[in-house]
Amino acid sequence: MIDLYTWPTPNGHKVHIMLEETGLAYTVHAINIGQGDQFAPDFLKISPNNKMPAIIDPDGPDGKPYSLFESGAILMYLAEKTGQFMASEMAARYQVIQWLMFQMGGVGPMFGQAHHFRKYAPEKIDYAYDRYTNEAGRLYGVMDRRLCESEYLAGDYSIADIATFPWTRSYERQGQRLDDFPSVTRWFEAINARPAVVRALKVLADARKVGIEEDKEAQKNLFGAAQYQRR
Ligand SMILES: N[C@@H](CCC(=O)N[C@@H](CS)C(=O)NCC(=O)O)C(=O)O
Repeated sequence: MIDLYTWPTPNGHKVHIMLEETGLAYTVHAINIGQGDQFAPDFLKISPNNKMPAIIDPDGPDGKPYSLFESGAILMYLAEKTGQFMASEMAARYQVIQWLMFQMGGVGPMFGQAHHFRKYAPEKIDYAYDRYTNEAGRLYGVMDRRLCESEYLAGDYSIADIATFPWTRSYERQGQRLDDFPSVTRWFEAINARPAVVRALKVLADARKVGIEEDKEAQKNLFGAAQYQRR
């Protein structure tokens, strides 16, 4: 039974989807990042960057317990463990890794900054607002062109799609209209309808009571003094 440390955010949903898709058994441990659970010493032992998601697999390599943080690494690990959602042949495998890295290095950070400067920043900074809205739109364009020629990002449905899909659910927060990207829309609807995805999106669905924009404690923990006290 894999121990999953998570919260219902796009990065958490990646792992929820992977666990539901693969059928691995897991126990959910809520890490309420608005309340500061990510700074608990026991959590920092498995996730030193104070971010969820993280997992502990009691049946890791050589049958020993194994812990991991960083959602991309967790997806690769679970794909290798189960032999699912990652091609085995080298050329195809690196297509999956390439689009996974595109998500980890591009989509996640840029969409995250779009959320921040459009929704959470205490003042509207036009340059940052436009910069990350434009970057998000540019990245949707890259995905749309790719998905015009390929059913999924790396050919077959893979951990690259599992990593990217949760971030596209908040397109409005990123200042985008899905209608502007017809191939992304087709891809989004196909993934959104998968039974495992429907189940995954219910994980901790009722746990978050208010949005970060209305929650002063969450703002302090995520963007303020609490975030930087360990420097
Ligand atoms: N690159 C990391 C990012 C994880 C991440 O940003 N997690 C956020 C929520 S989506 C978090 O735990 N924030 C708490 C904090 O920064 O204190 C991953 O993909 O796992």
